[in-house]
Amino acid sequence: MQTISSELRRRFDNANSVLVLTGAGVSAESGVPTFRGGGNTAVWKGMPFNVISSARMVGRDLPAVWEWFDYRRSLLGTLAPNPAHYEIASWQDRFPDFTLVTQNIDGLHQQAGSKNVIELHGNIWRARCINCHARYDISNGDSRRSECVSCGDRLRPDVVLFGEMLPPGIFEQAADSARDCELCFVVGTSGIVYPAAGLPEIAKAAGAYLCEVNPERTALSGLCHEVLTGQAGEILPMLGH
Ligand code: BV8
Repeated sequence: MQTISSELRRRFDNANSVLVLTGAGVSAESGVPTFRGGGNTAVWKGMPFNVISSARMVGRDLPAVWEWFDYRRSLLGTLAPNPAHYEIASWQDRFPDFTLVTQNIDGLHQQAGSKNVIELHGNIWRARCINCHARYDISNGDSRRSECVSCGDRLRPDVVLFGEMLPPGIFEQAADSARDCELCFVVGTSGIVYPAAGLPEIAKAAGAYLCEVNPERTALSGLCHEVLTGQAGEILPMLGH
């Protein structure tokens, strides 16, 4: 069973500013399929996910992109946060300066009570107009609208697709918090997708103590001062209690 080092325990119990970066792995125990893991890459109708989830695909076949995200919304609609989400949510009241940055679009952190979540890659429960960028909440399960009320143009998922820039200012906001944190947790991410995977490097360069939580080695393990090998839903509660 993984143990928490006295070094990490001391830093955790005395930290003021903490940043947590999460990926698909933090939602795995809720039943959300990860993109990689076990050596496989998620595939949809024969297309690797970073093809169907790409800017080019929106231009080429928007209905196919919607089908992919409609399928994921239907799956997510049946799932709930797990102990990892709830533990992380409790940290916002524990540390004077706490920042949660996620690559996940599933909204499970917010469902667990996390506030001010920095969503680097958008949110699956929102749509936005391709033309005027008006945003729409599509979490009420009814049939999703397809046209924009104000300009009539088509809607697309309000997520960041491969080859697309992150929403203006979002990465800078996360990078600022990474530069100020004393303790940075990297939870459930393979650390392959940029610029998200660059955040722990920014934190470390600014003197933060890096701790990874993941059942497998990742592209970021070598960068971390401490690696806790296991499931986030089992390991994170060990820290808080
Ligand atoms: C951009 C939304 C400017 C959509 C997503 C630098 C170098 C190389 C390439 C690039 C680079 N800079 C930019 C690029 C291109 C690209 C990129 O990074 N490509 C990768 C594939 C190499 N980046 C972009 O396109 C970004 N935009 O850079 O714009 C630009 C523009 C044009 C050209 C150049 C630059 C936009 C990236 C965002 C794309 N959208 N999501 C959707 O969801 O469909 S990315 C999506 O994939 C997720 O959001 C996440 O970011 C990523 C998946 O990674 P993870 O979340 O880490 O999940 P994964 O399955 O990989 O790993 C899960 C981990 O959990 C595993 O380690 C596993 O062991 C662990 N785990 C499993 N169970 C548990 C667990 N851990 C803990 N507990 C458990 N129980």
